[in-house]
Amino acid sequence: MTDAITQKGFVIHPGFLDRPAQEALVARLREVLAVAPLFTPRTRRGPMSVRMSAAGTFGWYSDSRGYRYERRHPDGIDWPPIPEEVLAIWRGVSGCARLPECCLINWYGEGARMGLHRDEDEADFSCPVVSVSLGDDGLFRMGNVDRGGRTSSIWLKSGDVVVMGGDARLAFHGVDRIRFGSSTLLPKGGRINLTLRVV
Ligand code: AKG
Repeated sequence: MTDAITQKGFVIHPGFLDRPAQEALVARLREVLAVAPLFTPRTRRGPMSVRMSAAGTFGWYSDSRGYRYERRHPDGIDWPPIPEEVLAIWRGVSGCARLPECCLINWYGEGARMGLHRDEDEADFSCPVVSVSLGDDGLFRMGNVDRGGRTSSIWLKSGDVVVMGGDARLAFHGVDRIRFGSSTLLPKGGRINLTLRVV
């Protein structure tokens, strides 16, 4: 692990997880996804390119009715608990006494991206959002609390952790693209991002 970098209030911990920790986490996530399979959320503009699932009390869900947190997976089952390995990351970087209630699991295949958005569907903004990158590199764009203005970008690598707290808690951010096949962590390529939030 190298020293944290702060850009526009986003705190980036490069290499927070070493390779064995990344492999252990992927194994745990495979167990979660066996129970709560990835699905394709839809917005009013059509299907998202990122596939999703979740662990915790709530999962984030989007369909033609809009965005919301849901207590159940679209298949009707409860979301599995957040793995202890994931909670350990939260405890290590968040500085927040509360535990996350939602661990969103984003799966980026070749060509997937996530447009600039703010995480603003939560009732409590006092804790940061913590994001964990696994697998292929992703070009992460960091913006401002209001849409527009200058943005800054960084390639997130497998094992990197980003903390969006303080001024960055409600800042726009997104993933412009991934470098498909750039990491050997996931045998078939792709990127997993975990986003931890107090809801
Ligand atoms: C989100 O889930 O809200 C994200 O912004 C994910 C960011 C990422 O994939 O690094």
